[in-house]
Amino acid sequence: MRLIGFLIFVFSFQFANAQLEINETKYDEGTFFAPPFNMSKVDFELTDLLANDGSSQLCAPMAITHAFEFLKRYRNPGFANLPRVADLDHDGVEDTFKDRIRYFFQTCSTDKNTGTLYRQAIGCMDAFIKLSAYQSWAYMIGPHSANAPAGSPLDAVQHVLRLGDIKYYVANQAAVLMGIGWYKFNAATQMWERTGGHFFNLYGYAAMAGWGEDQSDLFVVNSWIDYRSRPTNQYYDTIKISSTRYLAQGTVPSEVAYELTGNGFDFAGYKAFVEDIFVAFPY
Ligand SMILES: [Ca+2]
Repeated sequence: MRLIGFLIFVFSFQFANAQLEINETKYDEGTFFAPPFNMSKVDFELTDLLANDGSSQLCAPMAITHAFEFLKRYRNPGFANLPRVADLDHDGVEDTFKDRIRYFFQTCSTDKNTGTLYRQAIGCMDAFIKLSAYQSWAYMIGPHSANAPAGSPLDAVQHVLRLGDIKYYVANQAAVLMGIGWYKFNAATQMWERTGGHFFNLYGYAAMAGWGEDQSDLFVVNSWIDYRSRPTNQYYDTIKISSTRYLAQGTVPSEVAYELTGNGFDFAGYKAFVEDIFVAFPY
């Protein structure tokens, strides 16, 4: 596959470190790199960007801000030349988390009541890298991807997301966001129906050898979890991704193959189905 060839060129390939222990759990393979900073509840300080009901629909600007802070300051090698953001909230300090969330709210055309469209999220991630001294490699992988890297066929990126896709980009410590849909069960039709979505960051995965393509643990940073009372090295959640073929009831839409369970994703009556990942890498 030409896409994979290109990525091996771009990334210093480091797939599947053998043996890993995280929070006293031993795994056969994986990688972990959740950075030691948190932005918990910063979105609620941006009162003019909150929804009319007071909720935050800023998950995409939050996750994108988190991802670029990771790339800029915590990844090794990092990308220190990523742009600084102007003092958009006029508090006398430029390039704060609040300035950056406000910036991505604008450039991703986020709607304060309905959130951010997938194509706008990947578009503003790509545009941000292009403002820097770096080349941009920013694409969606999943059923809603509409653009492939030059020279690659669209189906290299536009397909039902596989666990292998997720592991590949996470293992290379790209900026990886995940987009999920919230699905509610319709008893009349026996279908799971989409009711909304969410964006968050992926900073690792870990698995046992026998889990194959069926399941993995994921290490995620989620804008609606408050990490502030935790130790510095615990600003993430460990959640589970597992194949939807184990679901007890209902028909799953053909464009999804995995569900998420764990802190931040367990809501009675709803399933979190994995849709696409958003991968951004300066080079
Ligand atoms: Ca500011």
